[in-house]
Amino acid sequence: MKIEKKVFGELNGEKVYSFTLENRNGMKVSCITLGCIITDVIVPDKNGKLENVVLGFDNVESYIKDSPYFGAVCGRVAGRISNGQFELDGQIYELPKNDANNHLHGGPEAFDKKLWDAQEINVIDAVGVEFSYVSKDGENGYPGNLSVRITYTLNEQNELSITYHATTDKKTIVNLTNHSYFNLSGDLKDDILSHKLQVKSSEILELNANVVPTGKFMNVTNSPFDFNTGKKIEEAISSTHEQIQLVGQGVDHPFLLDDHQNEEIVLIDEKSGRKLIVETDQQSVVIYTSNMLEEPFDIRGTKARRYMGVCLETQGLPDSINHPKFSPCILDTGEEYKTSTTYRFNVLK
Ligand code: G6D
Repeated sequence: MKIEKKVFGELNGEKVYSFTLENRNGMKVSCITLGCIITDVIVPDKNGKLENVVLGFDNVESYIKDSPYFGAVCGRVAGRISNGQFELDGQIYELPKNDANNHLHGGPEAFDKKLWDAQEINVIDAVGVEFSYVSKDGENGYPGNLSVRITYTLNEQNELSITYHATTDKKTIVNLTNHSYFNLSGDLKDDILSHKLQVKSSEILELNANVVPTGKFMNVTNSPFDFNTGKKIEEAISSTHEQIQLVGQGVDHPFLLDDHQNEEIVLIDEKSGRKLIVETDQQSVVIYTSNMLEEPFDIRGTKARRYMGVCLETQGLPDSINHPKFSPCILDTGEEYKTSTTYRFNVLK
């Protein structure tokens, strides 16, 4: 196992460092201290060819100017908080509205745009990085000084594990995720429409025109959101279902997971033979098929276009603080926010 630290670039006069984790199979995971961004995940295809399977950039400027959260940690609260406000113990908190009338992914200059401290991890069967950051009381409108630690580790079984940990000195809300865009074709040779997706989920959250939950749980049976037996992403996206059309002819929905630590999310690209298995202790996964990725920039030489990547953002239910029926994302003093997700890369037999 190897770990290599380099200077990736600079932000406001401060160095941004990259860490590249490598195992004996040749798998590499690179991440940077800006936003704990995962810039590269290099894995073999069925012929052993090593290629990148995540969307990303090779410089800080592109991440600041262009990135729709490529590889980044989102927080304090991932997803949208409707109307940019919530109530906690009778107090109303107003958050910056950085997505129409909503607050998205922690607001502007949120965790994805912060410089995190980093410590290398080197244990017997894994290497990794522990990122840490203290979000000050009132940052982006949230109460409490929130101390966050996020650890990425790579082992010899081609598993990238992410553990999220937070504590607070005042009751607050927190819901963290990683916003990597996966494309198993390798080096963006193709889009993700022919990728096969399987998700053990019988319900999604219905969204409204502002892409926030209505509060209704929608059974997926006989709908394009039924991925329980596995199907190509294009099969769902081509549907005329109003929820598919509502989010820009794609998927952008929270899926409630019916199973955990048991191959509950599987993504396959038959052409390359690559297979990604995601296992988590989180209640849900927001699946986003990059329907909005119609940006005037290149991604490592490939023009950005919709359906170039699929996000598997394991997390608590979005906007839960504004929906009493949802499990809350409240963290009180003396409590510990702790969750983990593993991304295991294989090739088809
Ligand atoms: C769009 O609605 C989607 C979000 O889910 C996604 O996280 C963002 O683009 C990058 O706003």
